[in-house]
Amino acid sequence: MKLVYAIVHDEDQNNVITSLNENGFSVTKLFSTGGFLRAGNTTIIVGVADEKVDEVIEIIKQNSKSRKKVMDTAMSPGSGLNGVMLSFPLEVTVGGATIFVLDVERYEKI
Ligand code: 2BA
Repeated sequence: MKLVYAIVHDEDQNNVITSLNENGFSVTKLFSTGGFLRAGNTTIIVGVADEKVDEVIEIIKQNSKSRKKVMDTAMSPGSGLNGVMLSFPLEVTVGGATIFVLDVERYEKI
């Protein structure tokens, strides 16, 4: 058995979860925050048989879009020119999805 951790954009989470459920996969949704942009995203956890992992990843892939985000990067006052605050936009591409697949040592439903 595997545990699939997928970090998806908040705007995609509804379609990803609906599609996983429609295809018979149970899902847990966690509200998470990206450490770089400090913006909300969604972490989806799916416990699944080894042979179903590719199907889960394909569903996530089909429902996750990549997006450009512009982050306003400000230099701290001390590091600016003569104490002047400098700010510049930094464009990053977020997603489709970041996926981790972990081995499950033991699974029990009580
Ligand atoms: P964030 O950490 O907010 O990162 C958002 C996007 O910013 C990333 O998109 C990437 O394009 C860019 N980025 C992240 N760290 C960067 C850095 N040090 N320098 C320059 N650009 C950087 P994605 O790679 O698609 O990641 C989307 C979200 O997935 C991340 O949000 C984070 O929450 C999660 N994630 C990505 N890689 C991860 C990893 N190796 N471990 C844990 N979480 C991860």
